[in-house]
Amino acid sequence: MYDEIRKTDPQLYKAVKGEVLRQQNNLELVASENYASKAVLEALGSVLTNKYAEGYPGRRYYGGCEYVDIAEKLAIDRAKKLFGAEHANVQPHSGTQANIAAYLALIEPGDTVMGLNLSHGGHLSHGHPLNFSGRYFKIVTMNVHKDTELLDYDEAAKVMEKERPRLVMAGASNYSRVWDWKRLKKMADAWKAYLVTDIAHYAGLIAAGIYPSPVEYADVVTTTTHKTLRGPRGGLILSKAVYSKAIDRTNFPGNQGGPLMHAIAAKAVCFREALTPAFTDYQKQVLKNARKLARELQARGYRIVAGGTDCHLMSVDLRAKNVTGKEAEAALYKAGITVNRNTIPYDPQPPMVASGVRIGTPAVTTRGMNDRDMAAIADFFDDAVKHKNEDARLRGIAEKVKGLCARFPVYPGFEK
Ligand code: DSN
Repeated sequence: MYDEIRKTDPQLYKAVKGEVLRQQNNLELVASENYASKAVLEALGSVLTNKYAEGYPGRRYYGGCEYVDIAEKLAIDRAKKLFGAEHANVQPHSGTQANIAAYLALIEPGDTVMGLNLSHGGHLSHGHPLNFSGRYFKIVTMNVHKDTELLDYDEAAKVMEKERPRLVMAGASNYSRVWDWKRLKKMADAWKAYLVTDIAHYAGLIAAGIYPSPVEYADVVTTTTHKTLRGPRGGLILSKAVYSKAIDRTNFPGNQGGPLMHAIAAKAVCFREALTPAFTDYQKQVLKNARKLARELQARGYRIVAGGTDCHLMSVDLRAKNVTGKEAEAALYKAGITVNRNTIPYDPQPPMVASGVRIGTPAVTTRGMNDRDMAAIADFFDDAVKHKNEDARLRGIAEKVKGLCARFPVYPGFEK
């Protein structure tokens, strides 16, 4: 695999090959990562990368777009069908680009936006001082309740009454429970605010019908396509028909230039895959695995934020083990397990240290692991955290992890 790169660019080949082996030999528990299918990778590596196609199907600023038009129309039609949406824009390069387009389609710089507190599970593009969101809009936050760690809708309603945001940005990067989209829509309507929902994390589960969909309620829905949806790295915007023109305009020419046609083709592949019964079965297993892993970790003395999970991810509070998120992330990686440190709600530690790690099951489930394997993963996790400073022990765990991973090949043949 990757023969041309090997011949022409040995330095880069080393990196690509290393990453192939890392993906095969490590347990990928980063909740936002997954393994795209070979068909998705093929589309990403296709000649569509050569084509400029500024504009939209049938309305391009370049000649020769008849084939990329087919790809983009397929992606649009499939996305609409998959989520039951009135309009889809498949061009955003990323989730953040999708969010920029959504904001600019609905409100003006200087307006107030309410988003989930970043340290309670929100996302940079939902309102951070260093991000465009915090620089161009006044941000007010929703928070989770200190005791339940569930979104505090009553407090959010009070914030809305006081601050009158013009847009509510719902959705999260690290919130394991169900969002009450209907309630948020009612709250937004009460103050004539727009409701945008960023479902980047939940998209695959929503497509499979095992997590509530906001499409009926939200004015605009944004997502990435590479997390639970298991497609290429990229973004997607869904909206009510009434916003279709505004969304298309703010994405291009408002926010982006030439679309990445190879990525759009790969999104078409991903949406087709997500429309199959096999994808629904996959998402059911993702959820089953996440719940099993949460229970297994709880049985080993770890606290799971909000008491468990309704989706693919969870936040593990490490304070009872006297370990920080930073320390755990490093030890786990030495043991062949990839996670990211994350603040827990009302975390006494700064984000670079954090008291927790966020973990998720999309990637391990794609490679075929099921609930029975979650107990083994919890054992490896616990062993690594308990012996975080013992490199020989961590290397021993990594060998066992590699053995488990060998039973579940990710891309057979790629390592050759
Ligand atoms: N960075 C992504 C995540 O890990 O959840 C969100 O964009």
